[in-house]
Amino acid sequence: MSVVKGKNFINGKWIDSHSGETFESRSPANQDEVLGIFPRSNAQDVDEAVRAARKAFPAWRAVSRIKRGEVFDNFVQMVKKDHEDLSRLMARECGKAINESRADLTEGIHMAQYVFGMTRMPAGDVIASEIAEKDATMRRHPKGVVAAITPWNFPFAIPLWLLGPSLVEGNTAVFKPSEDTPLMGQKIIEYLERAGIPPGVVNLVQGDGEGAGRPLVAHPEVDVVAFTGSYDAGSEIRKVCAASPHKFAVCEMGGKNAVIVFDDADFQIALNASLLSAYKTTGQRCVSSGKLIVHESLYAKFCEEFVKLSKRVSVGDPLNEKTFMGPLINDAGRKKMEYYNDLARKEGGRVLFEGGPLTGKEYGRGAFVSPFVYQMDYDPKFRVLREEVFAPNVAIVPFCTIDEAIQIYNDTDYGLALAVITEDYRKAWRLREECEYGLGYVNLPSIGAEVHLPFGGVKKSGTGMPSAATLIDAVTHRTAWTVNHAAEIKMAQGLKAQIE
Ligand code: UN1
Repeated sequence: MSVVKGKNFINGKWIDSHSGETFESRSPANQDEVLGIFPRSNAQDVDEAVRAARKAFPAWRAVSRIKRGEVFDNFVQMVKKDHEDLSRLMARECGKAINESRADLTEGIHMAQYVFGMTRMPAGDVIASEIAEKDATMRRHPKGVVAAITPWNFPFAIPLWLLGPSLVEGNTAVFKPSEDTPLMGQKIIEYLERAGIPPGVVNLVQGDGEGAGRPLVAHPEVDVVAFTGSYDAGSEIRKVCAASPHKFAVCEMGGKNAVIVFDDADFQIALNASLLSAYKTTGQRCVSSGKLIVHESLYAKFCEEFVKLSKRVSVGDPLNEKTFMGPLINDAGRKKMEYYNDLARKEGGRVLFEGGPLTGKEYGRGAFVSPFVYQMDYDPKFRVLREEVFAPNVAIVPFCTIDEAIQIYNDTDYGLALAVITEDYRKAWRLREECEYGLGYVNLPSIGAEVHLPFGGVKKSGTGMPSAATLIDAVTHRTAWTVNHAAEIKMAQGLKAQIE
């Protein structure tokens, strides 16, 4: 494939950055493979994009909601035709195994279908009044310009989670994809352009967080920042937005998730749920589980069988249908995993499967790793049980009582995803009520949320304003519109115009 010469997309035109500076997108599976060269945007490019979005806002807002949704119907039809090509491109650009890249595309399609369908559904409420002749409606108004800043691990689905609800509700947007997946970002915009989105309604600025993300978040004409990524970047974004009273930040940030396996669990479900939670996307989902909390009665058998499975996980070329785990995104990701593997040892972990960096011919030009699995007794001072690794570093932790299981799960600053494996609905209920999470699963892995569910977490994981379908609450104001049908003013709460 030839190297793509990428551009920014501002006010309906594909253009270079003002500085003329560029950066490359390379395949994580083969760092010698350059997929594209993209503009390294700075504050000037960002300013132009935000101003284009602001200018396009009144006319886009005036288009009927159903017509706005039709852009996404067109988008879906085109993307479906190119599903396989786009999946392969994604596997090459972010290293995700091909079957998972297909699933990411499918998830983005589902989001676009959802927002298209949503436009023919009621979008507000009719509200009764104390006065019979008066009625009120709750109507949603778009907030204005949305900055969508997205990660590399779901380079198709997450931009759709953020752009879909924003645009359909009548906002305009400036989209900054991760600098690790600029090509997938450009593809999304190419399809939206072909689907008929008017100039200025969605704008693309490529670049990194420092050069492009920071001025975008700080821009006074941005009304909402919708971000998915690390806690450090998200908390910085929230601080910047807090200084501008009109600006709203909705951030999805990290997790330290777990699968909890009870003594009555279906053993095969427990194993498969753990396998999927720990190793899909090479442990690089914010909902991946690096903590398997297993009842002591099953512990020895579970450790043995999980390690057997872990040894069979195939690591390699993301385009190979048999690959279960592609590489980590880059060398920094691999170093982070090595740091936490060492920390696990230092904190007393008993290593069961000495995985980690892979070298040799097939692995020479990417950050390939195999799983690293260890036994660890719970102690609140062990950081490796509380911090996010974003790699297949897996602790198997024993517990005796349900109170202990809850304590081990909750002992982290994050609160995103939880999987409970049990046949006993009372145990599941206790966890549902007492664990801190945004996404809870019973007899399922901690991954695999569908787009019509709220996607978000508590504590350091989120802002309490979930993404995907529920982003509608972040990108719209709920307004009240009250109409009097009587021939005189009749007030609620006993108010009168009469002057004594
Ligand atoms: C992420 O974890 O970074 O729930 C996003 C899932 C996917 C989205 C994951 N639908 O696993």
